Amino acid sequence: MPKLKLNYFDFDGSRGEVARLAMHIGGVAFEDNRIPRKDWPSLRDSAPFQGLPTLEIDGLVIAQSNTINRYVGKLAGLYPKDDLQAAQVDEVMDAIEDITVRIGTTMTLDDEAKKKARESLAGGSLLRFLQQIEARLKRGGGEWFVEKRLTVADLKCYLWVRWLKSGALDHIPADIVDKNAPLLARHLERIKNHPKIAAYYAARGK
Ligand SMILES: N[C@@H](CCC(=O)N[C@@H](CS)C(=O)NCC(=O)O)C(=O)O
Repeated sequence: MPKLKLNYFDFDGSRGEVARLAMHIGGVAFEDNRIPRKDWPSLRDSAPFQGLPTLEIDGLVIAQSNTINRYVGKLAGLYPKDDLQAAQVDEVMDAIEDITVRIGTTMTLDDEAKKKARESLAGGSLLRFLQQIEARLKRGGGEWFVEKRLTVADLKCYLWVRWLKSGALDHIPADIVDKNAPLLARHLERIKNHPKIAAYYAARGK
């Protein structure tokens, strides 16, 4: 097994958390390097694409969260071997990345512009992404995206839905998932109650 070091912010969510959960579930040993926000400005230019997470694999630095998710997913047994199943996992992860970027562009807007942009997302592309991702869960049987088992797509979706439902996004109704994608709301509970995930957050005091 290679020596792994995951570099991400000291925060239990978003892009770097998928790999943490996957490695924890799969029993893959890694160094969890949690970077305090205050240190980021001085470290930003040392990251290949000026963003986190990065994964050091025997010293080789790999960036891009979904690339990292696939790599650790394979080590953890949470990524399909079959190409068609793998493509469906990739599609879900890339779609979530896409809509996350769209939501991310609203973060720095002033409140009036943020309200307008987020209301437009909530009635437009966010709604569509929720419906399309729910349709993919349904296609997989309603509980898991593929292979009737947990993969990194489920972990990425869980963290995204948790964020949407948290109420942290002003002007995006916290019940948008419950109202428009009830299978995804149930999927969140399924992943949250996975014994290893529940134990992981309990140990972290979350
Ligand atoms: N496409 C990249 C985006 C990386 C990214 O923007 N990460 C955020 C944290 S989730 C970040 O580093 N933000 C700080 C910054 O951009 O300065 C990926 O998927 O890893």
